[in-house]
Amino acid sequence: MIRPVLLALFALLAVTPAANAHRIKTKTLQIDHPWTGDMAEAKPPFDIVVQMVIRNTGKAADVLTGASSPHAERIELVHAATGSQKAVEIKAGARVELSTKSVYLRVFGFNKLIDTYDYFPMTLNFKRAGAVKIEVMVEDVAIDLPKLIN
Ligand SMILES: [Cu+2]
Repeated sequence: MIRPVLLALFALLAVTPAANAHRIKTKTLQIDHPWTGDMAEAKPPFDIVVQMVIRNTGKAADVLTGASSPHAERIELVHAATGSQKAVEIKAGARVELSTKSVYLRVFGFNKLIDTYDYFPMTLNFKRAGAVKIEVMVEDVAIDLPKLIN
């Protein structure tokens, strides 16, 4: 009886997006599944958006002040409604979703085609936690690049 149940469980895990999820942990931060869309049609250099969930597991608020990547000309925090912004605060115990529906990372001048399901390096800069190295996954979904508000 046990075996069919286990097989069914594994089959379920295989199709769950969470199977792709990766997590980066520091003493005070937990960063879940930083990802970007498929690059198949792009010709470098191009712009991409990066989305993720950041949890502050520490006892003090922290602030994401920016990011960089060896493959990017520059990276900005952009709010879908108000445009470029300097920082994102993550209160102690809070969970902030960086997404194209609110604030996300806009990567300008990305200079390398990364295969779907592969990763590329990025560094997030926090006021308290400092520089945090992450790997951004390229998902097999297309993201429409949000229009920039200036
Ligand atoms: Cu992931």
